[in-house]
Amino acid sequence: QHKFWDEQPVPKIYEENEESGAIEEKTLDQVRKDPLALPDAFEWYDIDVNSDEDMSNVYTLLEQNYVEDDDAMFRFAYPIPFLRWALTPPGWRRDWHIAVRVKANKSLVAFISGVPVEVRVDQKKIVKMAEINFLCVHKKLREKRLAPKLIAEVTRRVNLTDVWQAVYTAGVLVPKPVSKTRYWHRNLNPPKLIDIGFSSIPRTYAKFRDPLDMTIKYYKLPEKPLTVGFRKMTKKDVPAVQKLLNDYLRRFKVHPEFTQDDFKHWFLTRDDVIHSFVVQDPETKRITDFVSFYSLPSSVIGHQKHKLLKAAYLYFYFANSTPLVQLIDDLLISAKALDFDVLNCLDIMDNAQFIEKCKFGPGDGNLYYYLYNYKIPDLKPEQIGLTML
Ligand code: YNC
Ligand code: MG
Repeated sequence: QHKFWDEQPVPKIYEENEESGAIEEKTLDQVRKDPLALPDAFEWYDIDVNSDEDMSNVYTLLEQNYVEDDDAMFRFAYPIPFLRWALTPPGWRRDWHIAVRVKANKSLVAFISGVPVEVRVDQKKIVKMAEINFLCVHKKLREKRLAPKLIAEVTRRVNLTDVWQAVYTAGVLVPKPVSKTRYWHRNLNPPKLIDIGFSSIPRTYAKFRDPLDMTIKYYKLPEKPLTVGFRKMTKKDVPAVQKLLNDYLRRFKVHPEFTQDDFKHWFLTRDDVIHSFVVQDPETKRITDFVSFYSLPSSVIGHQKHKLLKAAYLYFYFANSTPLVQLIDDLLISAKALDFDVLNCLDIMDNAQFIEKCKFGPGDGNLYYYLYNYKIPDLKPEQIGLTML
């Protein structure tokens, strides 16, 4: 009952794999040279990330039509600087930033993007992949089979560069996830989160005289990070941290490998986009720990007072010396100081070690991890060493 996915090189939903590896092998001469046909009123258009007008059109399409929670209270609102960052890692290509426009007035009605990433799966050799993200069809054009067109067209363009695998995440279940993960949320601003309906007062507090005050006290954090040597990461830290991060990630069954240029792109602090911190031992001067988050606000749909939920998302980290709970507490303190309302994470990597202790609560909704044209035995969330945007 998956008209599109049943024809793709992905495992069937019931399929159990014992071995990992490519599902099909193709060569360049088997790839179509011309774009897929679109319904007559539409045309393909490659977004120019250097054009403010193009980026503003992508921003608006996503802000009004991209991912919402199940109750349609919040919708991701990726800011333009974030989108530029997400779309331009080393090796990025304009022809992987694919939009569909209405021919008549050039308005943007759909989008999908790919960026290059090197991924190691199941401890085997590194595979060049496309990381696929921002698949979006305007609300007025839903359920007309435009999504399969976008996916097939990005696949064609990726294949033309001799890349045959992809990695992506989605809230929906299609054939066939590598893993099913769950969101967790750490409240940093109880009055606002309760006001907008993102969270509620814990039931155990209802019997007290001032339940909101109790909630605020429960989530209260120290003013400043506690770990000696915890500070913002700088350019000088890059070679050491890049190497230590790759070393740490090798323990997982799906993880990216970052070149030094990749690492600089993805982790050097950009205000309102990505924030990275390290712990430097005051005596040896060595970097012992690293932690980062990205900033992704959501629109609060139809609220009188609050328009934006300021959310931070845990990104990559390693803890070689500082206890992970303490490192995450310092990240929470830093995010709070930067005025974020909540810090979110998944139950991947070593996150189970700190989720409860750092007062994260479970979200509703899952995030599924997928590989295209690569089979692998099912993974537990804690075997995943990859966070996507
Ligand atoms: C989805 N999210 O099952 P079947 S995540 C994959 N991921 O096909 P139509 C999806 N497939 O089941 P609509 C999907 N959503 O019949 C739907 N599908 O085989 C499949 N939402 O197409 C679905 N963004 O055009 C079905 O559906 C077929 O108009 C139906 O469009 C879907 O970015 C969508 O959640 C999601 O904008 C565009 O609902 C629309 O509903 C929408 O009739 C809100 O499509 C935003 C939203 C998705 C966020 C993401 C990752 C996407 C990965 C796509 C797969 C990439 C494969 C690898 C390609 C490169 C390969 C190489 C090498
Ligand atoms: Mg459609």
